[in-house]
Amino acid sequence: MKILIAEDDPVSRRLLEATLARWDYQATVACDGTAALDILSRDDAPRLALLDLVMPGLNGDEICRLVRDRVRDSYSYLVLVTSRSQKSDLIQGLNAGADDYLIKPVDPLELKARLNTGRRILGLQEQLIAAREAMRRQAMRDSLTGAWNHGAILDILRRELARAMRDGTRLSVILGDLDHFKRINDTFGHLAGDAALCEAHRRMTAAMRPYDMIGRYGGEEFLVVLPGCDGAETLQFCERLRGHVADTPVGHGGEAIGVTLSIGAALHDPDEAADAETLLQAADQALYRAKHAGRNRVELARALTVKAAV
Ligand code: GH3
Ligand code: MG
Ligand code: MG
Ligand code: MG
Repeated sequence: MKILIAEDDPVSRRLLEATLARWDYQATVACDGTAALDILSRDDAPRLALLDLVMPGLNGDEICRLVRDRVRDSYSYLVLVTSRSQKSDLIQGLNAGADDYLIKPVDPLELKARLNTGRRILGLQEQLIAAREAMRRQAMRDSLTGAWNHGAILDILRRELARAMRDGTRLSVILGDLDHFKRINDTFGHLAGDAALCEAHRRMTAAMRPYDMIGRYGGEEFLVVLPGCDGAETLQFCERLRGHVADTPVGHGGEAIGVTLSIGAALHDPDEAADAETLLQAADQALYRAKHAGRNRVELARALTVKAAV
């Protein structure tokens, strides 16, 4: 575990360094407060620090205050080290954000125990961050397929559209709806329907580039946000999506389930201002035409058809 020793007195510093090395700490040393703050400000800073209370440059309590003032994801566990005569200053140090303190001369067993407390707290904080990340992911992902959920893919669409308008680049909005899915559920059961839905999503993802994004827009309807493609490329991409889903039946419980996908696509033209709703509406109308023209096919929004044909 990495640790910072900030101590201006060379004898105390070396003593701490030698003691911590025996316990497998990788110590970085600072001889004054400014250097200590510098080290604690790095991205890969030690998260555990022993800070002498009185040092040139910055005192230990001042370092605590400056570290706590920064908004950071990872926590630093800060232990002030002080001589007995400075004990009254400790309250100031704890108020400034120190987690703990040690009195010089430092008793090695006490040092070890207090650092163990620090490690335990840092461990708990890591678990909290991991739990928060898992919840954030859960809040944005569809639990069945793992695709972005409705809210998240709409946020992505709005963000990508803003970027496309700023950069003058293209953006395609693609709605894909599985055909006669009710029939699949009715014939093979709801679990088989779930499996077909997951497999369709997996196949669509396999047809995408790393920076294309797919979300579950509704029950058996997916929204794909495709940056940087013109009409012809969008059409080609949609045909690839359609083919990936339809070409091979989905195997489930010994059954071969034929799944097909109807697609409607709309393209944001960099010369025109458009909002997400208008694009979605255009893609939805195209999807409606794909359904009515027999399903398992791709239709482009009318404006796009003209441009794609040019
Ligand atoms: P169309 O070709 O016109 O889209 O016909 P469809 O049957 O796919 O469309 P409809 O809107 O009539 O029915 C959609 C079906 O999708 C009904 C619904 O039960 C099913 N569905 C939606 N979400 C899920 C899901 O998470 N799992 C399963 N198994 N089925 C789902
Ligand atoms: Mg000192
Ligand atoms: Mg459907
Ligand atoms: Mg539908």
